[in-house]
Amino acid sequence: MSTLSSRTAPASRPDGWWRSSVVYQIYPRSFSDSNGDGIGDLAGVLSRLDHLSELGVDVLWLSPFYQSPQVDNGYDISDYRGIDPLFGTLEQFDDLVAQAHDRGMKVVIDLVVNHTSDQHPWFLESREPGSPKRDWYHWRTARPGHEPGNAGAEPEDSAAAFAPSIWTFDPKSGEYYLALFSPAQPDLNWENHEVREAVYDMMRWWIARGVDGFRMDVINLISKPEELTSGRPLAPDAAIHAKSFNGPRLDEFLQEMNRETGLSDLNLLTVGEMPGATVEVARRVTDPERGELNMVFTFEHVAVDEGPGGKWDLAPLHVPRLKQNLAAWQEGLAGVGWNSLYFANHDQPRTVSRFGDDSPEHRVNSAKTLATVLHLHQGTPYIYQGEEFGMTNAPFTEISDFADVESINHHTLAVAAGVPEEDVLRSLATKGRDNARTPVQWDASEHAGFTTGEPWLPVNPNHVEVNAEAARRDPSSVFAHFKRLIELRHAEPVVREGRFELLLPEHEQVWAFTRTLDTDAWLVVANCSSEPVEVPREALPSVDGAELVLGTHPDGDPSFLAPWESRILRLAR
Ligand code: TEU
Ligand code: CA
Repeated sequence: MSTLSSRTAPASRPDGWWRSSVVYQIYPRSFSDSNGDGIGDLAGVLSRLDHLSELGVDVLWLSPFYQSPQVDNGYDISDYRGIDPLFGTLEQFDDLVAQAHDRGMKVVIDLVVNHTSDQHPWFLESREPGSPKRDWYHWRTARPGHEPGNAGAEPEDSAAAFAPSIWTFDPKSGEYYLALFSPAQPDLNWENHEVREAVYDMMRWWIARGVDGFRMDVINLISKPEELTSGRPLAPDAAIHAKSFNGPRLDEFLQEMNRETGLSDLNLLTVGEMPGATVEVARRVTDPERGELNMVFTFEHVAVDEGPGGKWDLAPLHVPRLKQNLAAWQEGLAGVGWNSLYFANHDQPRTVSRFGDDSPEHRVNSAKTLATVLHLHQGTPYIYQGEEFGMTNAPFTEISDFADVESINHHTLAVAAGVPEEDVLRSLATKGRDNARTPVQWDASEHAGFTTGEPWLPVNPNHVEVNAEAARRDPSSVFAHFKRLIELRHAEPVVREGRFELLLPEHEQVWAFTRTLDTDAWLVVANCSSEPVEVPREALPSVDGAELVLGTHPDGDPSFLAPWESRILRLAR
């Protein structure tokens, strides 16, 4: 057990340290189970720290481990200062922070304060009409002329992310409360300064425990639209959900939070998850002069494979769309703000299945090549557990295979609306969040070394080939490639600071760009397809005398790239 002094000893956090860091995301439920109940836990994380130090990441971001009814796997919090017994104890958390710090890794935790659980004491109190916490959430009467609680009596027509309506009837008071995700996740009322102070107080408490920063869940939803906050009756078409993104007081709230908790003063890492944020919003929020956040998670590049119908409307990947979007963010934030770089997280399908080719022939090279293009952009890269050795989507085919509240809600609503079930299941298999949540495949043994019991979500049967142990042993593995990419970011100023320029923006297979810092010029050239491709050399800088810094294949013909071959080249001066 750690001593109090090692727990509270501050990690060293020099100015801007997060600009040269690589972050690794842990989704505790699916990472490693220490006690055989089939659910990953903090002791499981502790037991795998060697794997993470060997990979070389600088920061661990832990998805929620707080007390929670687990309707949305912990993104529904009922006690912000308690560890859910499923995951362990506060003492184990302190120990994890201390042991990570001992290994030179920092720890960032998830801050979920757009909403609480409906079981949080604040909400239980708020349900009492006339209670001092009534105003901590958003309450509204039924639509005029409708019987409260009857179908169609919701104050307005918006659908929730995981439910048919953002309005849930509470029989206790005969009113409706706002919940943009599931009814088990009521939205806090950030207009109320007591709410904000309670949040800041909780943040200071975790900072005092030694955490190095926060990943802020849907933080650009906290400032609700004027239609709602004014208290006036809502029109049925008020579209409160759509209007809740990047609301009028967002910057003010973020600045206040920063001031009140010392985020900038303490050099904490802050990354705001911001669905619906444009590059303009991100440029404002990440401008250090403004004292808001270090960086944001954009959603634009993870929407490139959707049709007009949104997430479940599957569209093939068009490589130019993806690379042009990343390039627009590189240019848009250059010299002002800062990018976060990610393809995967606990809400997204697996990178190699989505943007690569997860067939046995191409899995390794496509995982390496996608990592190469992402990690050679400017920003802070995020690796999602299992991505470092090329984990793939889950082979789910039946609705009973899926566990996620989002997938189950979508299935119910889409089938009821007449969408053929096979289409719904194809969308879920391609895009469902459970793809990211199957247990981490540690080795080839039964249940992949994740648990000695029955895993809460089945282990992917491909764990006999695709697993961390095999990857760590193999010098040509995806894991070895990620290690090299992380080393390059640490060692090479051009990777951190170099100017970015996209080349061949319209090319459908070749993803090419340069990074330049003073006299150091690097060229990244990648074949993002399962077909060989001729390199249009006339459109690229000369590679005569260039040094191959890192490639997926041995140095070959500069005019040709094999399927999923990529090269990082240092150009001759
Ligand atoms: O996600 C917010 C978000 O907008 C998504 O990525 C969401 O999962 C997507 O809209 C689904 O299509 C965050 C968390 O990352 C997610 O796990 C939570 O479920 C959600 O907030 C609510 O807390
Ligand atoms: Ca467990």
